[in-house]
Amino acid sequence: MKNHRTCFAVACLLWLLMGVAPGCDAAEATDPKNLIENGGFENWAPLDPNFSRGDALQNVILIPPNLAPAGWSLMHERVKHQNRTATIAMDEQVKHGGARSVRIENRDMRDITLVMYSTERFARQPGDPRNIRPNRRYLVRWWVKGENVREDGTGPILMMFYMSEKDGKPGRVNTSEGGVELPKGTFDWQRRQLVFITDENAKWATMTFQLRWTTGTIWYDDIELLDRGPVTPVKTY
Ligand SMILES: [Ca+2]
Repeated sequence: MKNHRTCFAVACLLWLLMGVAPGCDAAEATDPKNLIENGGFENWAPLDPNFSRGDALQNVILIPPNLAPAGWSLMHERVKHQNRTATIAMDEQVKHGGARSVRIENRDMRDITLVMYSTERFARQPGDPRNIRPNRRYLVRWWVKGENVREDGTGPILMMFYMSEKDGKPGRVNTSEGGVELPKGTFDWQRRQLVFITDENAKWATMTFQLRWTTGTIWYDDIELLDRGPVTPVKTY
């Protein structure tokens, strides 16, 4: 009993000193409030043409062919005269959680290859819990692993925006994993995160997990969008 008490006291002390609850990762990994469906890339389905615009995939090799993670769009920003230089794959060998991850491989420094998640399709039903809502703080977090990611490229990056609508006019608010050092080279799974705050007219959000202007290989897994509660708008005069 005494040992248990000592352990508990030490754990509490660690928690106070570090601001981190021991074992919190395990609990957070299964946070039921994740607004993203299939953020772990466990479910793959035949490619939905409505999810990938125009020639977005014309020069991407998909593995397995014509399969995509359910609920996600796949894209490659095409450069003129470019051949098939990028691959988006379901990986059952290298994954952070569950049985699968998504793998992106770029072979040309001009490659911008990405997987995209959007809540736009839920915005027509404002009561749908998968929507983002106005005046709230959101946390996006994800796991990424890399191999031979060139130092002189942009690297694996989250780029996102949310759309607002005021008096019938849409407005776009961009945000991204800017101002921080992006991982390069070869690195093991690491968790990264981004916080954004929605304005009073926010409607829907889109986020893209990219390998951008870089050669190399990356994996993404266990992507979460978490509602961290309301914020109070402050008016300035
Ligand atoms: Ca997974």
